[in-house]
Amino acid sequence: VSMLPLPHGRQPRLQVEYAHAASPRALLAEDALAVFGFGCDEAGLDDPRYLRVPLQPFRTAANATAPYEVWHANAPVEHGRDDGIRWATDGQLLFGAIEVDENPEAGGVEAAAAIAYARLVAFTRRSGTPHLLRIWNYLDAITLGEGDAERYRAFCVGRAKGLGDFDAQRLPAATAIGRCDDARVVQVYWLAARTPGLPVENPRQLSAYRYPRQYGPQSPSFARAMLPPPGSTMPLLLSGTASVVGHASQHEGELLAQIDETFANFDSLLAAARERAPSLPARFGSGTRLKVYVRDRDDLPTVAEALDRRFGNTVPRVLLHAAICRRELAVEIDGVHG
Ligand code: 3EB
Repeated sequence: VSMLPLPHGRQPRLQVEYAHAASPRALLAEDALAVFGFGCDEAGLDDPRYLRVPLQPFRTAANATAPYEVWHANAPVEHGRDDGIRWATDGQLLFGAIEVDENPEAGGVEAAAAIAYARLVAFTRRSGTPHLLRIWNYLDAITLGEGDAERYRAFCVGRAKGLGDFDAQRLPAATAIGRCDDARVVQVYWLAARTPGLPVENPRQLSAYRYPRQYGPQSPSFARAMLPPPGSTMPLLLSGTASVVGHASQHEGELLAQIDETFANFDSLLAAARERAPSLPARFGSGTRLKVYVRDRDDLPTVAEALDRRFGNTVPRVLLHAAICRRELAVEIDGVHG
C-alpha cells in the first residue's frame, strides 16, 4: 500500500451530503473522501474517489436530477488504486471499493464475495485505518435461487469465508442489496478508521449474526449500527433496516406497515445507541441522511409520499430502486444520524 503518512493529530470527521451537480468532478473537493453517482446511465468519472452505484434513483418533478452522495472528511485526502481496490484516506478514515466479476465456472457469487472480502480485509488490515466501521454490498438477482441455493445465502457464505476468523461482536454495520442492472458483479465499498467504533445491536431484533438456520447455512455478518470512534465528528452509521422483528419478516404485502415497522426498529436502535452516546438526537432530523431502497418500481411514489408525510423536508433522503434480500420485504432503509 503506497499511502503516504498523513497527519494523525486530528479527530476523524465525516459529513454525508446529497448534492446536485452537473458532473461529479465539481464535487471532488480537497476534503472529498468519496463521491457516489446512482443509476445505470450515470456516466461517471475516472477517479478512485468516485463510485458509480448501480441502483436507479427515483426522480420526481421536484428532483429531476439524481443527487450525488458526497463524503466529506478532513482535507487533504490522498487516493489511489492497489490490487483492484480504489481507496482514499485522510489519515483518519479510509474509503475503499472493490468490484469482483462472478464466474459461474469458479464458484459464482459465493466465490466472488469471498475474493472481495479477503482482499478488503487484507488491504484494510495493513492500512493505517484497520478498523472496519461500515460496508455496503450490491449484488445482482439477490433472491434468485431456492433454499440454500439462493444467491443472498451464497453471498453470506462467501462473505464469511473472506472475513476469515472474525469476532461477531466486532462486525461492522452493513447493507446488502440487489442491484438492478443485470451485471453479475459483486460491488463492495466500505468505510474504515484508525481507531475502532462501537457496534450497536437492536433490542427489537435478533442480532443478524445469530439468525437461526432457517435463513441459510451462514448467518449474515453485520452489526445493526456502528457508533463512530470516541471524539470524532461523525454520525451514527445505520445498517440496512427493514420490517424484521426478532428474526421474522413482518407485514408481508403491506408496504405502509413495513415502513412503520422499519421506523419502529430505528427508534429502538437509536435508543440503544443513545445509552452509549447520549448527545445523539433521539429523533431523525436535519443531521440524518437516509437511503431508501424499494423493491418494486411501482411502489416508489407511495414510499416517497409516506416519507413526505413522516418527515416533510426535514430529513434529506434518496430513494433507490433495489431488491431487498428477503422476497417478502418491500423496503429497506439505511443511513447516517448525528
Ligand atoms: C435484515 O434485517 C435485513 O447481509 O449485510 C440488512 C442489512 C440485511 C445488512 C447484510 C442484510 C444485511 O436481516 C437484511
